Amino acid sequence: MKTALITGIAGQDGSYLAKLLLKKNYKVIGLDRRSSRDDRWRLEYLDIRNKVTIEYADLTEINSIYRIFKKYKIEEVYNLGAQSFVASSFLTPITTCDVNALGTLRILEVIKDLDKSIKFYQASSSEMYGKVLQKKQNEKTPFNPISPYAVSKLFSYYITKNYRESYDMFACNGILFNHESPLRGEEFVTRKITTTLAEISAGKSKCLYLGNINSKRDWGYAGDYVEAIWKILQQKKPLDYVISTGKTYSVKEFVTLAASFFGMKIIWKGRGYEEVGIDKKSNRVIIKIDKKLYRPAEVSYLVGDASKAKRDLKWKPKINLYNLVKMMCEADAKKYK
Ligand code: NAP
Ligand code: G4F
Repeated sequence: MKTALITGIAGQDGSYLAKLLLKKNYKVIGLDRRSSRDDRWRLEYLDIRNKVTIEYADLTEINSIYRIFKKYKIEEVYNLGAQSFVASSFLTPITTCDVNALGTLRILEVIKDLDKSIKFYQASSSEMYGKVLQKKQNEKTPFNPISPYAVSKLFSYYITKNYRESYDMFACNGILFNHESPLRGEEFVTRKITTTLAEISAGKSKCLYLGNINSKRDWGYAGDYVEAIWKILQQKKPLDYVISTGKTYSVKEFVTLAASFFGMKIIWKGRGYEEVGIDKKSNRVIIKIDKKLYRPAEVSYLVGDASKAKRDLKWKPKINLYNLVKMMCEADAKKYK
């Protein structure tokens, strides 16, 4: 039985990955920070809360990380813990960098010090491509980050590569494009859309306020992406991989599709901040733009080329956008049935 440590185990990916590793007969240790809300609803949703061992620690505190590595014979580390919301990174850039950038370095230092044979996965992000310099982004595309979050993730990307090359460590980056699920945090746009439309449909809310609806993303399903994460650490050589679907859609297209699962047909009218979405059936405006939801700098277009993962990992996504949105809408609609 292998032992794996997952940082950020209570998050979307941490929970799905824990479920996958348990299925593969791993002993799963989860690094989680204490919260007054004891918020492990995702582990409960997947029915694995009592099957993983939770250790309280914090990525900002190296001693707490050491303690876990000394207590268990860890063989694989999946570093998923992060301040992961791009919009918040403009409000708390220093904390974001402490957790997302230095947090990674702290773990790498502990591994280097205690046991260099431990395999390390870093949750890198397509957000690092920022204002994109190539139409389709792959492992060779230059990075061009435009948020504190992206800059913090870029530090982690390079320090992971640096420790691999300098100390012969098995340290890899997965450069994952956006991936969603019913377990996605409600602050992210996809889940905000599906939860609010479910509320509107149940008469509990009147309007969905959004920022830049023309922004395009390559959205996949988190359940598919954790398979790729695991596969990256099972390769013979430590390498970096882009994980994506290769298709991109606008936020507006996502809203139109999601609305259709609630029996709504959206007619878009107006432009810029004045654009609205009208539900044809009720003839009511149910989508409005809120200027405050725009970011100081906006990544307006992302689409990944995961050919390397397809070739080496034999990985490809199973769930397309239609089925992903359907799954999320059905899960959120259940609350009101
Ligand atoms: P998530 O749901 O926000 O989960 C992140 C987890 O990290 C949360 O459980 C959070 O704990 C924990 N965390 C935050 N600060 C911490 C700290 N100081 N010490 C220890 N744990 C801390 O994010 P996700 O969607 O699962 O993403 C997983 C990772 O992949 C993140 O690193 C993210 O940046 C990266 N990524 C995500 C995507 C995506 O589309 N989902 C794409 C590319 C990369 P709390 O619950 O207490 O806040
Ligand atoms: O859902 P989002 O907040 O995700 P974003 O910024 O792409 O970041 C996510 O994906 C990254 C991978 O590329 C991860 F690294 C990161 O951790 C996170 O998981 O926003 C998606 C798009 C943006 O362009 C945003 O401006 O949707 C636009 N948007 C429009 N209205 C909105 C809203 N985003 C949010 N969160 N809320 C809105 O009301």
